Amino acid sequence: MKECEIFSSLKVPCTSNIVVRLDGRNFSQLSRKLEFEKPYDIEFVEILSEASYKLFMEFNPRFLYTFSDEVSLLLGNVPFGGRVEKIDSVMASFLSGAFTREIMGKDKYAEIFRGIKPVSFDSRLIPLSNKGVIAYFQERQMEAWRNCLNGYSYWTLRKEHSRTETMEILHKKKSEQLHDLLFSNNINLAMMPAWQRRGIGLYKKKIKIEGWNPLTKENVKSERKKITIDWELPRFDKEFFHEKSLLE
Ligand SMILES: Nc1nc2c(ncn2[C@@H]2O[C@H](COP(=O)(O)OP(=O)(O)O)[C@@H](O)[C@H]2O)c(=O)[nH]1
Ligand SMILES: [Mg+2]
Repeated sequence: MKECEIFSSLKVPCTSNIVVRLDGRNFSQLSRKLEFEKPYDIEFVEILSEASYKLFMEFNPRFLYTFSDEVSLLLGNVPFGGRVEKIDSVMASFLSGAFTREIMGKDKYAEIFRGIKPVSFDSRLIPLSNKGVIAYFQERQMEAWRNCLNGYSYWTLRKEHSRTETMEILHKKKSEQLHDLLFSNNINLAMMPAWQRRGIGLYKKKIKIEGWNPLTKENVKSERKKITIDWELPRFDKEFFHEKSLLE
């Protein structure tokens, strides 16, 4: 029957950068059931970033970017010989497992979480050129920003309107009008934390360490790479990717 496993040999192109994007399945429902704060729940965000950190440790990507319920990884060494089915399925299940472990560690969520359907993430692979990588992350970051504007606008309007009415109003309004609406409700998005507007990034940063060498009896300096969770991302541009050596 091996010959029926027709997708198992499908591989990513070896000449491209590979991005994996994972997205939580039915997380709107999950956020309702677990009563996450709206539009942003810092505990949920911490849970997903901790799970993303575990994914980073396991697969050592060049860069990981997360906002809302999605996680994108720019792979360095492509695992599993580039086999598409293997990368997609293992990454998605690893993240689901890590997320579940994190959330079950919080008393506040554990009991409700035990009583609902298990969480899952979908996964897709995107082969990109170097230019394409920058454009990809800029596009996801724009989505994070749109999400921020729509999220705050939605929950502001919902104070006075039904769900359907709110959707209709949102649909008709331009982004400038939404900013005005928020402003008249004393919400200035520019004052909101960077992670809400721009998402969260994980990458390795060089750190200098000093230590005492008891053999030579002198202080020694060395460099080590440490995974950093960046909650204060700038707007993505070419410089960001070069400065942090995120591209080949
Ligand atoms: N309340 C709340 N919900 C969130 C937060 N982050 C993500 N979500 C939910 O997750 C959803 C993610 O969007 P999408 O993937 O399109 O929806 P899905 O198909 O239901 O997973 C959002 O629509 C929100 O409902 C958060 O911080 N707080
Ligand atoms: Mg989702």
